[in-house]
Amino acid sequence: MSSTATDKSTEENIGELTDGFHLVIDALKLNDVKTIYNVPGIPITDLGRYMQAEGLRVLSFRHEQHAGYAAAIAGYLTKKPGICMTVSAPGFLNGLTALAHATTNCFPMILISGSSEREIVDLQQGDYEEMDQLAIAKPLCKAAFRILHAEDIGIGIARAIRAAVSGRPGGVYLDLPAKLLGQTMDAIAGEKSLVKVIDAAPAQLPAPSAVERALNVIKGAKRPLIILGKGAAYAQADDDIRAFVEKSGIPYLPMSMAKGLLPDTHPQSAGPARSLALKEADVVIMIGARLNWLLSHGKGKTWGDKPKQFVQIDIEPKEMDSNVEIAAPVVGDIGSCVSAFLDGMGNDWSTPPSEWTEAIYAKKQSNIERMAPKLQNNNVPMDYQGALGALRIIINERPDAILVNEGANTLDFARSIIDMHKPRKRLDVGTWGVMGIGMGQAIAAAVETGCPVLAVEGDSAFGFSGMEIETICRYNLPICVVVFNNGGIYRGTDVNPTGGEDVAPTVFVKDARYDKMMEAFGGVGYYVTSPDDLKRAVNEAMDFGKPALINAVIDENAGTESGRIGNLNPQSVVAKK
Ligand code: ADP
Ligand code: TZD
Ligand code: MG
Repeated sequence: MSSTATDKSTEENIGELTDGFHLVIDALKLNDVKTIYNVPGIPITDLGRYMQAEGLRVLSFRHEQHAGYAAAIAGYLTKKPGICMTVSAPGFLNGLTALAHATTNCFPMILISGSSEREIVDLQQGDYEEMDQLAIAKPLCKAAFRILHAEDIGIGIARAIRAAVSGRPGGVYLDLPAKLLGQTMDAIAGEKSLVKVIDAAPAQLPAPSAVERALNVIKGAKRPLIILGKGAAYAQADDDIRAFVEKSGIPYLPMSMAKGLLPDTHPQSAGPARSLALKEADVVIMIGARLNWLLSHGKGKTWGDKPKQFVQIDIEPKEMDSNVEIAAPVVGDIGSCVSAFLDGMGNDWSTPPSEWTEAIYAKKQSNIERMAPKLQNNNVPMDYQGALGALRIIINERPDAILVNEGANTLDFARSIIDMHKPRKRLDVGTWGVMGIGMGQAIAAAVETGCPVLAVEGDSAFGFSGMEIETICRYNLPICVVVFNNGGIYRGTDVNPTGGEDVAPTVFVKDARYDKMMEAFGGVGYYVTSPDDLKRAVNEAMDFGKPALINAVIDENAGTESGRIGNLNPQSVVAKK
């Protein structure tokens, strides 16, 4: 098929030539790709150089996993596939973790990896970085493609883009063998071979009967509850979702990354009364959230023993009945489904019984009042409440800032303490609870939105991507990293029961100075021990708008095992030493 493109004998007869490198770039540009998150090396070093020369923004990371996490969250923030580019075998595998993460979280992303000679790989003759990357990627992503001929680059990239963003978004692998990049073809034929993807993620309208069924179930509810997930935040149907929540009068719970879709201070937010709301609700309306482990699979103690009916809006039909029976499945894109709900509700929709909404409100108020004094403490060393009470005020005053958050206690406390005020401002560990997303997400958030970023990181969590602060400094991004330094994973106090020389497996170097890492690359470092000083330092850093890292000393006794999910640890029958 590619004989005309590579056949030297015809080269004199054709006009100007193009090659695989430039066809890839032209295809990406034609489809409005602007940014590439990458780590250079054979065979894609020149591809990165040419991309930059052709006006794409090429951001190089220190490790592909973080370039990948950046691409994944860029996809979430923009509804366009984030692009990560890596070298073959080891670079590809480093990027693959992020591709699997993107797929698990329903974020559109494309991992483009260079690969070695097909003929040698398939005969397993030991090529440079030999690996059958396509086969390895396949089970970990939504779709995987390889392009072998220059004239297929246009269609290959179009397929990758459409596969990533249409239906349930996810990760797509695109394999580009080294040989492809050097292939030549006639420039005019090359240009004609490119494909601009039209309507990459077409609207998927729900069936009117499904909408009617759902509204009937909701109408019959005495104690309805809406759960908003990160799919709802991704959908960018913010106004309609808010209109639906407000018109329905139903209390809502935001999942972690859906916080801020409606402001956490909204009167209908049931966030601070989560347990009561889940236990007592009789009809639960899921919008872009799955009934996975984060919602105790829709059953068990969390949900109480009262009978419940579920209404679920999701673009993925297979999601329905994944864990419990769904009384009213509504399959379609969230924008179309919510707008159909609004139409179907008419003008005389009656809000839920006031006993229900008042019970939630009362519980919420009492929980908020109970927490308030704890958040104002100025203890040294800091506990999580004092430190996060300070950061809560910062985000209240800077609602446009994007909050990146990972760790165990650092994550769980921050999620409940820091109110979010705008959609897609909270980025975190997602469905897997993965550590290491921090710096990649912070970088992409700053690059894609231009907004300032506050990354609140456990000291362990930060360690997974800490070297990327050089990347942050290199591109001079407005990112303020706060490391909650409690000297370990969950706590810094565990001891080796044998009394041996090695410290316990969860413990790090005492009194580590993460702030000095930032200074090493030209950023600003702070060392703080009290909530007041923390607040002052973050405000100064964010006013300055340049790379900064604040080492915040947290009481090493303050945390609990695994934060709030200690119950997921298996228990040994043999007593602990
Ligand atoms: P959370 O972790 O916040 O509970 P999940 O990642 O479990 O959220 O669920 C997100 C859900 O949203 C997925 O089931 C996905 O299919 C769905 N989704 C993503 N985008 C859309 C969209 N545009 N329309 C409808 N559903 C969507
Ligand atoms: N590796 C990866 C990739 N993801 C994980 N979730 C873990 C390991 C296990 N893990 C957690 O679930 S939280 C955590 C680890 C290592 C770190 C918690 O320590 P921290 O936060 O310092 O980040 P706190 O504030 O000390 O609890
Ligand atoms: Mg820690």
